[in-house]
Amino acid sequence: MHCSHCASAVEKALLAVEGVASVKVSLDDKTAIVKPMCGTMPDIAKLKAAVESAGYKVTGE
Ligand SMILES: [Cu+2]
Repeated sequence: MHCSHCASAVEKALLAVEGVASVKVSLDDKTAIVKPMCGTMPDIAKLKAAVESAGYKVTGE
Protein backbone atom coordinates (compact mmCIF):
# COMPACT_ATOMS: atom_id res chain seq x y z
CA MET A 1 0.00 0.00 0.00
CA HIS A 2 1.83 3.11 -1.19
CA CYS A 3 -0.55 5.76 -2.50
CA SER A 4 -4.03 7.17 -1.97
CA HIS A 5 -5.40 4.97 -4.74
CA CYS A 6 -4.28 1.86 -2.86
CA ALA A 7 -5.76 3.23 0.33
CA SER A 8 -9.16 3.79 -1.27
CA ALA A 9 -9.13 0.32 -2.86
CA VAL A 10 -8.52 -1.27 0.53
CA GLU A 11 -11.09 1.00 2.14
CA LYS A 12 -13.79 0.06 -0.39
CA ALA A 13 -13.03 -3.64 -0.05
CA LEU A 14 -13.37 -3.45 3.74
CA LEU A 15 -16.54 -1.38 3.60
CA ALA A 16 -18.15 -4.09 1.48
CA VAL A 17 -17.74 -6.61 4.31
CA GLU A 18 -20.88 -7.33 6.30
CA GLY A 19 -21.06 -5.50 9.64
CA VAL A 20 -18.47 -2.83 8.85
CA ALA A 21 -19.63 0.69 9.73
CA SER A 22 -16.56 2.65 8.72
CA VAL A 23 -12.95 2.18 7.69
CA LYS A 24 -10.00 4.49 8.20
CA VAL A 25 -6.94 3.62 6.15
CA SER A 26 -3.68 5.31 7.06
CA LEU A 27 -0.95 5.37 4.42
CA ASP A 28 1.67 6.64 6.86
CA ASP A 29 1.55 3.71 9.24
CA LYS A 30 -0.01 1.29 6.74
CA THR A 31 -2.93 0.40 8.90
CA ALA A 32 -6.66 0.10 8.40
CA ILE A 33 -8.92 0.74 11.35
CA VAL A 34 -12.26 -0.98 10.97
CA LYS A 35 -15.21 0.20 13.01
CA PRO A 36 -17.95 -2.40 13.38
CA MET A 37 -21.65 -1.58 13.36
CA CYS A 38 -23.40 -1.55 16.73
CA GLY A 39 -24.02 -5.03 18.02
CA THR A 40 -22.06 -6.79 15.30
CA MET A 41 -18.56 -8.11 14.99
CA PRO A 42 -17.29 -8.46 11.44
CA ASP A 43 -15.62 -11.75 10.66
CA ILE A 44 -11.84 -11.23 10.76
CA ALA A 45 -11.38 -13.88 8.08
CA LYS A 46 -13.77 -12.00 5.80
CA LEU A 47 -11.94 -8.73 6.41
CA LYS A 48 -8.64 -10.37 5.54
CA ALA A 49 -10.11 -11.96 2.43
CA ALA A 50 -11.46 -8.56 1.33
CA VAL A 51 -8.03 -6.93 1.66
CA GLU A 52 -6.36 -9.82 -0.11
CA SER A 53 -8.86 -9.80 -2.96
CA ALA A 54 -8.07 -6.11 -3.42
CA GLY A 55 -4.46 -7.24 -3.92
CA TYR A 56 -2.91 -6.42 -0.54
CA LYS A 57 -1.52 -8.38 2.34
CA VAL A 58 -2.77 -8.36 5.90
CA THR A 59 -0.12 -8.13 8.58
CA GLY A 60 -1.09 -8.22 12.22
CA GLU A 61 -4.68 -7.85 13.31
CU1 LIG B 1 -0.68 2.71 -4.97
